[in-house]
Amino acid sequence: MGLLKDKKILITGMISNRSIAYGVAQACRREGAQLAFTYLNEDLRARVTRVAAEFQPSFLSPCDVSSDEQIAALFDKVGKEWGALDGLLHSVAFAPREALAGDFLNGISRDAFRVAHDISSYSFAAMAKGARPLMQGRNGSLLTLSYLGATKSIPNYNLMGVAKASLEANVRYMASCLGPEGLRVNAIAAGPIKSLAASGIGQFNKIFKHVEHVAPLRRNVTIEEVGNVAAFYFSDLSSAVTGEITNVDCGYSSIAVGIDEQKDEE
Ligand code: 0WE
Repeated sequence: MGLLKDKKILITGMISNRSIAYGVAQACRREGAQLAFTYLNEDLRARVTRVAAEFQPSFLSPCDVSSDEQIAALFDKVGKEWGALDGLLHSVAFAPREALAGDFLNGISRDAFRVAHDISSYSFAAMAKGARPLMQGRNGSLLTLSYLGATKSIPNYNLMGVAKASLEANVRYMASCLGPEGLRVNAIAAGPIKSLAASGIGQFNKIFKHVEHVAPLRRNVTIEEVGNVAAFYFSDLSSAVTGEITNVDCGYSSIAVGIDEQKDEE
């Protein structure tokens, strides 16, 4: 279809072929974009390089978003390699494990709060600062990933919910800030997906099954479907959309009560 023909899109957060970022890369490549990828550290370089190979990446670059120096070096490289940037996918989040389980208040601490907000929310603004000069005059699009836990309490999501609420506010303020320059900022709130980010999370499977049984579409969303909405956001089809959080969750967020008919049999 070529919705993104020759657009240059930088993708963070791709660590396996189950990552949401992988679904986004697939859709963007299919639509004709040129892609580049970041990886967290040297330990993960080979792995990300392997996963990215099928997308014929223009380049890969390290980026630990907790480091201003690494963010600066990343956009330095984007400038040298591409000279410009059309799209940025922010698909990065972290909260210390003890703050993602059980009692919300017992799990939270000043340090966990700081880390979760730094990695999961501030990093989007930090990357936007770096991307801004490279995105001038080309109707660029910045996109991040959120989750329903930002606006509704969800068992165990805990501190991440607070950090996602911050990220969603960041989307709105960044949209206001960058709109006059023609840049758009949006988020996709994806339904639960079995990626590495979900592995080992207590009761994730219960949430996953619950959504599958009660969501209007009676199933969970795929990374391909999230990727397609991302491609729309990176494309000129969404040229009037900014500051928006879009649920891509098979309708789950639109219901107040779901009766799980299979529950008694399980
Ligand atoms: O945002 C997320 C999870 C992101 C995440 C994952 C981890 C696992 C390893 C952030 N920090 C960490 N820290 C670690 O140590 N999701 C939307 C996936 C998710 O996580 C949940 C969910 C869902 C859905 C946690 C509890 C309940 C539901």
